[in-house]
Amino acid sequence: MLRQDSLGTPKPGLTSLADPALNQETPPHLLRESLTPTALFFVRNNGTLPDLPRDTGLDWQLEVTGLVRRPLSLSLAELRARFPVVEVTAVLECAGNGRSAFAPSVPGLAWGNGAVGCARWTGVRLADVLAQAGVAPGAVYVAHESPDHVVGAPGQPALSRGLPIEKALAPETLLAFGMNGAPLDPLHGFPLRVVAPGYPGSAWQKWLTRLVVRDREHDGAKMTGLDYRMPRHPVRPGETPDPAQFEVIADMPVKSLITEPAADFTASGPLLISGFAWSGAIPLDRVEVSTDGGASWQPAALEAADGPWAWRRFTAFALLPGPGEVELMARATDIAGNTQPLEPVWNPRGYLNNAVHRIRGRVV
Ligand SMILES: Nc1nc2c(c(=O)[nH]1)N[C@H]1C(S)=C(S)[C@@H](COP(=O)(O)O)O[C@H]1N2
Ligand SMILES: [Mo]
Repeated sequence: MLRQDSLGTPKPGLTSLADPALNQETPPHLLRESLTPTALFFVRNNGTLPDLPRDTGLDWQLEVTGLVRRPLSLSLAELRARFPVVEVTAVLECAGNGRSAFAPSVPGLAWGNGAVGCARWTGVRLADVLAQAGVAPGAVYVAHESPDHVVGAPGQPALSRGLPIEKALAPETLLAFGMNGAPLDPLHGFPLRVVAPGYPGSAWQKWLTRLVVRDREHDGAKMTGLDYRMPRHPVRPGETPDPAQFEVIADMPVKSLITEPAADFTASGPLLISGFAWSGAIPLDRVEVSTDGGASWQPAALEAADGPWAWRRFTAFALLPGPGEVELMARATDIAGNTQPLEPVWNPRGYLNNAVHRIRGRVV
């Protein structure tokens, strides 16, 4: 085992957040590729980086236990040999992405807009592994465990989240060992992580060592109270929230990000506005852009998706008002008619900010 102690090496070019653990986001103008290069992919660690194998990681052990007929203990080599290896291109977004825009401000990491990326993930279906273990009647949830811990508190797991059994058994949900055609990077969960397309990043457990099938929702680190939960009904700032009125975040909402031009651009003529749009379970319908503060919107062209869980590039050629300051906006809508709000919808922990992305610049 390689003693990494502990926090991991920051990636150059990303923006580091103030936190005891390593957390970095990608400036939106660097997210220009359909597959986010691993070197530019945001990092979200709730604690330390665990001790990791120095080699291929094929000896890494995964235990499958709890409400199963045949508890399993499999090495990564056995996982790869026993189950079909599949790939999925999927967006990974932190539920707290965009938190810094909430007013009044909320506790939690103050992400800008860059806690998101899209990669091609390689692994085996979690459903295939669970079928081999034989899920017993009464199973409703699968809990994830990993060896990372709270910085400075070795006995305290950093994060132990999970998935409702339906999502664990869904064909897109993987136990992944590859990212963008290479073995997982240590910062992204090498040797083994959960890939739960459409679900918040917190459900994508890294450095996975154990799955526990349960007869109730999981209660691990960051699964209880208000963690990764949204209120069923709006909660006003200052109100005392009642945790019983909150539920665990499942499918992520429709969203888009302008990657070009970059913030503080200067333009003189018609401008190409482009970026990516994505949604959780409900497919995208359209993207529009505005150059006049949302008074009028024009349709953007949407490229085909690399499967249902990938983001899609949008492009629009816009005439700019001017000269002077201008604000560009992009707004995505899914096929159920859910659309991005103009302003963030406040909630006590600052999750799921899918307000339209705005880029300011100058027309000369
Ligand atoms: N073991 C472990 N898995 C984890 C986390 C963690 O702190 N520990 N953070 C989660 C959160 S909150 C997010 S958003 C994603 C981020 O994945 P990335 O760092 O590969 O971008 O990992 C998830 N998996
Ligand atoms: Mo997250």
